[in-house]
Amino acid sequence: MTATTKISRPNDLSAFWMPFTANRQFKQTPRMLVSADGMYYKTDDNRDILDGTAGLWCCNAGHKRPKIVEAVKAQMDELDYAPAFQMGHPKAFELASRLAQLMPGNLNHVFYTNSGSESVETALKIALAYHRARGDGQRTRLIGRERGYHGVNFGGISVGGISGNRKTFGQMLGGVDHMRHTYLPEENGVTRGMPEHGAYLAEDLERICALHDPSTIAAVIVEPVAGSTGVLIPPKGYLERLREICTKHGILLIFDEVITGFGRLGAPFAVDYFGVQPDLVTTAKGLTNGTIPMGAVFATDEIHDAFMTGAENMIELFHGYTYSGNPVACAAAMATLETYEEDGLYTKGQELGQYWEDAVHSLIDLPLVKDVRNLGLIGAIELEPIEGFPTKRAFNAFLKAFEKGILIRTTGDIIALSPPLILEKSHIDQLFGTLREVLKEID
Ligand code: PXG
Ligand code: PLP
Repeated sequence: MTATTKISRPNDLSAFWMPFTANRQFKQTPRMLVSADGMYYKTDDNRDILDGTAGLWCCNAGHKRPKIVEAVKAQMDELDYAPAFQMGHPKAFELASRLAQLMPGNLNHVFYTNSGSESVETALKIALAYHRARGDGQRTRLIGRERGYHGVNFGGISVGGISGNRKTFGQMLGGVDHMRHTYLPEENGVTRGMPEHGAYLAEDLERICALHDPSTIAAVIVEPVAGSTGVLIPPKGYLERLREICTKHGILLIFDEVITGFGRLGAPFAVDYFGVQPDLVTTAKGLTNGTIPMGAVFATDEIHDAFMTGAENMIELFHGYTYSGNPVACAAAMATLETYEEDGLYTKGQELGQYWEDAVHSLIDLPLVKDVRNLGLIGAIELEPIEGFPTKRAFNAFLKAFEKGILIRTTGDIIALSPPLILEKSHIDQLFGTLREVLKEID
């Protein structure tokens, strides 16, 4: 077999243990994507599939973008790998400077990882080590939120709040507590944009502080918009109130922007969109347009500088990955940032936001649709579950949609949509036109 041999129909699917997949079901009727360009995937039976989910919320500039493809090829030719510890290469520094410039406020320092999960672990560890570096080492508690998704590693599932991701994996981290999630269907059902009610849910943090004493709490981590759990938009005033409470008690606020980062809301980051300044920000996905695995954690000057004390020959933070700042990933990220800027993708959510919102809300008349919600270029369509068979209806919709040429994502009985930001009105029409047919045809 030559290096370029194309295998579009493998004859044995058993060795690959697929992630977050019903392996046995999939392998009976596989769904194979073999190429992609712009807004579309192509399947092994040569069908075009409109990408309604930017891959897994990550290909914000669409697929096979020339600048990114070229940058990766050129980087492989020039410097394929450089040791990450006690050595550097120019692109890692250049990229960090560009990222720091893009991120508002004083989040001026960037720590590289390879995924959102690793970004979360990194941010939680930095939070704990920061307090300790300042002589405040009794701050060890970490606070998350119900229905939060912070990746799949032990720190992330500990602060996360999706029971399926937690229940089979033992005790996890100690000293973790959770606020309530922010979905209030009775008060806020069928909301366009940010819901009116629910800022009071941030007071859960005050209650947790009262219970444990704030002096024991290191950090609070939230997704500004909860994505994976089915698109939960923060109520007006909620994030501001979390910020106030954290500041009052000396607790670090971590925004997990793995999904909201890089233009998803119509601004570079949720930090810009909501105008709330956290102390640490986790990113991944859109950083390289999904092409090469990479994540980045942003830390404020204050946090970074707290580590830069003591003997200069000492390592300040005992943390890092073999592939932190991998040169090929850095090249992909720089080309990605340039593509976003050239195509005006950071503000695409503003330009198309109203059209998108109207399209999402156009489905509410369908009998199977229980709730719809949207923000930026994110949409959710929550279905009435089939009694006794939760998740089945949405999964049926996913299968039917794929058959009809659109890729959607489902979680529970919720359809989540997050298309590449390069989309045009015609793609929105195709996506929602097809989805309407799907929701009329399934049981
Ligand atoms: N934090 C957040 C907020 C995420 O959304 C992660 C951390 C973990 O990132 P990695 O790169 O380790 O997967 C995520 C990832 C979905 C879906 O369809 C969402 C994610 C991943 C895969 C599928 O909802 N989010
Ligand atoms: N396990 C072993 C045995 C290792 O040597 C290393 C890294 O050197 C790791 C795990 C961590 O790998 P990574 O740095 O890719 O996260």
